[in-house]
Amino acid sequence: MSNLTLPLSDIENLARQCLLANGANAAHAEALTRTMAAAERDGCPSHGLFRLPGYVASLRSGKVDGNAEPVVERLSSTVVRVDGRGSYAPLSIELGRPQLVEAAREHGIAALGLVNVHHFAALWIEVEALTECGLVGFAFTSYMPSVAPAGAQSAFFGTNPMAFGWPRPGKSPVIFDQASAAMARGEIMIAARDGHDVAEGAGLDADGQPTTDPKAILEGGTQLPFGGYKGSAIAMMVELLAAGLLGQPFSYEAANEDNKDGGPPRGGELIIALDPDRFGDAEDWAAHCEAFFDALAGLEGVRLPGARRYTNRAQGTQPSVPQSLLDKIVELTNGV
Ligand code: NDP
Ligand code: PYC
Repeated sequence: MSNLTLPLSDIENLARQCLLANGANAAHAEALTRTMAAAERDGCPSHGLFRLPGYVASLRSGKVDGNAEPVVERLSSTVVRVDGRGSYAPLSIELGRPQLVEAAREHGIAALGLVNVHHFAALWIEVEALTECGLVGFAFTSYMPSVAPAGAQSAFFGTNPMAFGWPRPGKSPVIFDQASAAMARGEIMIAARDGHDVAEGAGLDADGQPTTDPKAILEGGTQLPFGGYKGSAIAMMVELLAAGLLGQPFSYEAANEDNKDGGPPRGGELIIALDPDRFGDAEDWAAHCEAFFDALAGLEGVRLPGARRYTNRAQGTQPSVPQSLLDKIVELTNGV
């Protein structure tokens, strides 16, 4: 399979034109374009242009409304809610963020609950934006049944990612963003597309046997949580925070109402922000934590989470996109 390297501006134009041609208004198209371009820029292709056909499928099927105007509401001094009204999550996140940041700065802690959104992106984007405001960030969202709980052989949990970001004045934040599955589904899909095996522990085949064949996992098999029962507990927590707390569908409920068009289901996302200046150590926390990061990153073999992305970003390497995906995007833009 051949790949083409493209400047980021071309990636942005491809995404924007395709979304606009398929029913997204300018505000949604720009927010989605920023999300996919950031993923391509940082070397996270499983949540870059690779997702565009899925975004388009749900616009075309009518499952997702590309013209919806999200509604921002303050439920209390520290709780903000955005109703995406059936649209993609990135615009709702951007619209809710100012009130989340303001509330966290005023009270030390605040939360943003997104409802009626369709989330198909990486979560580091929303926590990195909070760290740029000097805040600690957490984000959680659920998906559709893809992962067998510890002890089970069939999917029940979504791939349910959680992300955490820690601000470092004058430096790139420390951010981890991980599925509670051993691998994100997007990574397994890319392995299947490119004909690579996946690591042991990623999933089971249709007979419940461990396999490294990505197609066997995706077609009738199931993904597994990372770290056995520990990842399974994190996946359960994410279901409760993103669905139970916000009155949104759990992954198994989301699948029941989903039209299976290839795009993401309707659901919720919880984002939490903490202001480290408001926890009693305003003068010292940053220097104290820098010493900790120095000690950690100074250990043989250790790197900080997020560092790979920042290196890619700094190097400015042009994203490499499969020709077959580019062809598909051109078709979708032209109404095929
Ligand atoms: P990875 O396993 O690739 O990475 C998880 C985290 O671990 C990253 O923060 C990564 O940092 C860090 N990391 C990786 N290797 C090391 C290392 N050797 N030392 C220290 N840190 C390390 O991610 P996943 O496959 O679990 O998830 C990929 C993406 O999929 C995420 O962005 C997630 O949000 C997204 N996703 C989205 C879903 C949705 O419903 N919207 C569902 C599931 C996943 P770095 O980036 O620097 O490598
Ligand atoms: O990679 O598991 C995944 C995923 C699900 C929704 C968006 N990404």
